[in-house]
Amino acid sequence: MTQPKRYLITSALPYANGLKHVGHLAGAYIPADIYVRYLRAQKRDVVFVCGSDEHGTAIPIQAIKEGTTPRAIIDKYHTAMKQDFEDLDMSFDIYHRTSEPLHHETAQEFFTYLNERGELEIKETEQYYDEESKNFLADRYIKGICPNCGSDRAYGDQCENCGRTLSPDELINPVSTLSGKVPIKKKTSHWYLPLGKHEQFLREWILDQHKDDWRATVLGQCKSWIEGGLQSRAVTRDLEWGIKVPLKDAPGKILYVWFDAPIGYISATKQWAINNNKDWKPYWYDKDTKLVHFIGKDNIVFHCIIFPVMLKLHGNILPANIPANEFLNLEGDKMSTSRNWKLEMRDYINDFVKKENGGGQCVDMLRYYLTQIAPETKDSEFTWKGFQDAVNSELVSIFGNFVNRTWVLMHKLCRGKVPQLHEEILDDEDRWIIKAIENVKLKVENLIEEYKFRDALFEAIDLSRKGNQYMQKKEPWIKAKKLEAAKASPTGGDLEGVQKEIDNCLHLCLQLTANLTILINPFLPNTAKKMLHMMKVVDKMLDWKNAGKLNLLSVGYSLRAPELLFRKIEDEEIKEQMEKLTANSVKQKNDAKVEEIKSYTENQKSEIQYEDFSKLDLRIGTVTACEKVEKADKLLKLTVDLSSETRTILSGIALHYKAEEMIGKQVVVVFNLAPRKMKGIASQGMILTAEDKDGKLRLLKPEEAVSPGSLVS
Ligand code: B3M
Ligand code: ZN
Repeated sequence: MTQPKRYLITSALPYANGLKHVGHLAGAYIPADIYVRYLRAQKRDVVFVCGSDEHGTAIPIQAIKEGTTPRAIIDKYHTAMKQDFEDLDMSFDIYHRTSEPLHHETAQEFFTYLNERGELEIKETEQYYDEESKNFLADRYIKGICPNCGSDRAYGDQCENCGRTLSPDELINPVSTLSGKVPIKKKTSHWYLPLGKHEQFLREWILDQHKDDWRATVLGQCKSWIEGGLQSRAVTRDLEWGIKVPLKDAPGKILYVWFDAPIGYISATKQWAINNNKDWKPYWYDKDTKLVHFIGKDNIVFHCIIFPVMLKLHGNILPANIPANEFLNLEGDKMSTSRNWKLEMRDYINDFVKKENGGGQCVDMLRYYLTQIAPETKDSEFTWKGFQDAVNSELVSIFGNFVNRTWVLMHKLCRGKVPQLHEEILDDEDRWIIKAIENVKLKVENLIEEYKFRDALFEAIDLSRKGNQYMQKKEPWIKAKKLEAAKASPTGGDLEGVQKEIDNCLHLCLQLTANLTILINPFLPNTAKKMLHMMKVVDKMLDWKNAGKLNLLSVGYSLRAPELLFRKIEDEEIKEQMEKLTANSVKQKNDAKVEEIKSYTENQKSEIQYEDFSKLDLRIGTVTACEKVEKADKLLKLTVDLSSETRTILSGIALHYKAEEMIGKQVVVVFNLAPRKMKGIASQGMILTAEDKDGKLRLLKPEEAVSPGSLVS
């Protein structure tokens, strides 16, 4: 396979509206960082870009929550996220931000290019509008019930619970998140990207050309989008916070955040080029560039369908792969910011990395565990116990132990110098470990190139496992005892032969350690650095091409004393973290309860007398016919038999009951309510329902069927 000339690697741009958790880290950042460090060790031309996504409704909403301005929010969270990434050794070549003028210009140029070539269409549609706050309700400004999973945490762009991409029109019982009011519909015009026109291209490019090299989960999502019929997507919004549409006749219009955010990869590359006196263009225009986007699964459609269409229309290269990860759960539940069930990067940094015995080893310990459980093919789970086990029984007991033993024995039995290899006495066990050292490079390499980082890490660590097995078989410490005994005995023994065996064992173990350093460097860069220091060698040894070699440490070279590579995670620390997690979420639950009680009391009406109640004439009716009311999503038109008469009653239950299932049902009717006209139809009364706290409506009915017209009291 010919190598691409250069690589451009991107990690999803996190929204600057809050701190990010370790699920994000495992999804889009650590895998990209591993890949990039590997490519750099291969001496390939690679640029790794990321930055903060500072537009979209999430930002002004956070500003309202914190009682400040959107600008203050992005400044605060951009700085905090950048720091988190630095503290966890993400090796971006640039961490940019989409609020930069360079990005605004780049995104506007992109829009203008597409618009001037007639690739966008303008459409007038009716959209939800909040009369109180005077805002069109796009994306996070509108909330309702998810048509997919029934959760009430669904927004106009996506459901928080099931992750499904939504549009405001799909929401059941939509309300404005700005005022809490039920919105009206109002006409507005927007620019759309007609995805349908590009269906053929997408089919060929994704489903044919990439059917074998993209992840099955990614292909699956793409397939269902394409087969589900590609709708035109609005690329503009009626909002204040964002990048202005670069046209004179478009006041108040901005670019949709998902139009501008991926262009952020381009503007970040431009800024990197400016900073380093390089040319950015080949990275986005030359077919010899390999572009790879690292993202979480909720961003698949934007990176696999929408952005590629934009790139194609704009004359850019297309991504070679989008190795999206599934989700990482935490202790048996979905990670969630709103429910406070999460482990923020910052928390880990404070509780481990910044602690007295923390530092680089704690960064690597987290990188190790998150790679070992990476949700590459399906959702996976972070547990504190799992973290402790991975650290204590793998990093400490296998990897750390092997390196430490090798060093201690080399100092004790070989005077702190790399001993010679005596080829003439190599046995099968020696040859076995030599083969293992020689073979692992290709395995790890192939797995990394296929974005299988979990397996690649396993293979690398497995070399230390083999090292332990080898040492266990060779038992140089027993041989050393033999040597002591022989020295003490007046008849002597084969002193030379025994020392040679010890030398061979430690020589090979040391060469193995040097190999291990190269192999784990992309995954555990701090550990690799420490090992280089112990070996007294320079960074150059980390060149990937050195892996598999058996002469990385020269004979006679004296090495430093061993350093502790990893510390143990104590039970106490795990207990503390578990307590913290549950305490936080209990607090959150309590807050939710307070909210619920508040809404209950807020809805409380003033006291009435029996006379007031007795004014109501409530009767039982039986529904004999029912149909949906045209152009009204929520209304059903019921024909209700009340014995004395039959009435037409409109009821706002269409999102909760199908017309056909209403027939035959008994309902409680407010019989003496003045008729009201809705959608041109007079409703003669009203039927009673109960509203669940998630907004679901259920009919009230007599416990057993009664004759129509029965009085309710
Ligand atoms: N900010 C969504 C997210 O953080 C979005 C990614 C943009 S990547 C161009 O999940
Ligand atoms: Zn849902």
